[in-house]
Amino acid sequence: MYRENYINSLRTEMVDMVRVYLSPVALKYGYTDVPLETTIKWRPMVLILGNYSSGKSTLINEFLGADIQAVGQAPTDDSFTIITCDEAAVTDDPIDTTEVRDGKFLLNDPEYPFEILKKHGHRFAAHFRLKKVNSPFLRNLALIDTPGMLDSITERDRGYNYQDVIGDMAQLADLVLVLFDPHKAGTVRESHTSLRETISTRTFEDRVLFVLNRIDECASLADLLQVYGTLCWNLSQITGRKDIPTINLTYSSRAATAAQARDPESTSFLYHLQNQRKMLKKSVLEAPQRRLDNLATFIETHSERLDHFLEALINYRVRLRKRRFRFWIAGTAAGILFGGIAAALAANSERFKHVLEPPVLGVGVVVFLLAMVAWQFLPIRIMQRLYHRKQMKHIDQLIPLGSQTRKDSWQAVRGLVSDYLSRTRGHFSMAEVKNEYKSIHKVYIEGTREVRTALNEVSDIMRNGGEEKDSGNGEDEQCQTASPL
Ligand SMILES: Nc1nc2c(ncn2[C@@H]2O[C@H](COP(=O)(O)OP(=O)(O)O)[C@@H](O)[C@H]2O)c(=O)[nH]1
Ligand SMILES: [Mg+2]
Repeated sequence: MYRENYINSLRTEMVDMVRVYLSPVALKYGYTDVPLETTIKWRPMVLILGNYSSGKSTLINEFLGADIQAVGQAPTDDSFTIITCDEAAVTDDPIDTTEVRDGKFLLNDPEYPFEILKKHGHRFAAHFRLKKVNSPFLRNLALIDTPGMLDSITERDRGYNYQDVIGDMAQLADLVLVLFDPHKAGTVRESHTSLRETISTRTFEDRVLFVLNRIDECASLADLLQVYGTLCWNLSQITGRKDIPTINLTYSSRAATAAQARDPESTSFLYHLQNQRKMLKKSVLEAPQRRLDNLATFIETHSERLDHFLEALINYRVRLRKRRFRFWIAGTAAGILFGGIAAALAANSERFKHVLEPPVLGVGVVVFLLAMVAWQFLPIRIMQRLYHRKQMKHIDQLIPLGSQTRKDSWQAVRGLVSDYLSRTRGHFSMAEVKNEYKSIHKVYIEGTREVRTALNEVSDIMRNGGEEKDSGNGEDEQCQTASPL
């Protein structure tokens, strides 16, 4: 319980860090349209993807300990279902769905992080819902069941872009399970493409878990190896990598009884793979720790990008100021020269000698001042315009881009910098930008370091608490309260 509380309070602190420091700046400069914390404020989530009838809903029912989701060989369920804990669940009640909320409600409720899915339209909203279930499994996480991937012709009939929805959901999720079954071990390209586009390469391997499900349907060990080989080959074709990702080989013992009963001899290999289901369950239950990691990455990524954004604005103005200063010196020198020439001419002029007694210095000063005013109105303005044009043309030179990480995060904000400078033409409050930069830089340097230290502590607690009875398994507890968020 102690580590659960620790994890939850750490999560709250990290979300607060985003809400207080990063979001106001991000919103002000159009880095984001909704507050940054919108997608991370809710509980940890596990997204379950796969072909239809790859066993997604069966797996979920097994986790929950009750038949909550409809299962069947045909494409039974064409909805995205968020399955979360009913906080008001009565302890001794049998596990069941206690409440269902429809998509329209969910997409507009600020308690939930699904606002970003609104853009997928009414047809999607009609296929989106939330179920509250009093299962202890859901105490610290939510599951997302998805309609299976179908062939591309049927995709068009959905009325919303399935791939885009998957991409957005993957961004919300802390763990993505991609299920295959032995019959369709090769049809993953589309889902993989949208996952690749939305999950950064840095976190992809940690966040996506491939699962070969229904392995009881392989006629023998040789058959399983054949299927496994096909899947690996397909995955390496898609990922373009030679190393094979970890693939969890599993099956539902409840659904498998028929096959096993048919031929217990040839399916004896299943005996050696029984721990795989447990490992899968353990990975899912680790979603809250994964959330902490993902939050840390989230803070690092966005604070770094905002830091670069503000650094670029400051550099723009600092360089302009330097240039203006040099220009002023040149202007002053020119003014003095003109004033001096005027005074010299006045001193030598016969006419002046009579009319003004002795205004020579005055003439010099007047000419000097006139030269300075003229300088201010024309050459300096031209210089500023040229400077602006040059900076816009060489926008990548606004900040040093020594490392690849800097280059990557600069790429994410360079368009924003360019837009902002074009719009304001460099006229913004330097004091405000400097203050914002100070606080963002603090998060970027100190905040992220503190977060990583706290995460190491969590890892230590998890390691040392290995023997402690893991309440996360929660088989014998009803769900009580959700996280404080
Ligand atoms: N033999 C066997 N059948 C399974 C397994 N998992 C699911 N099924 C069956 O496959 C069918 C489709 O399962 P379902 O969970 O609805 O798949 P979904 O479309 O991915 O949600 C159902 O009839 C299940 O009983 C498994 O591991 N082994
Ligand atoms: Mg299903």
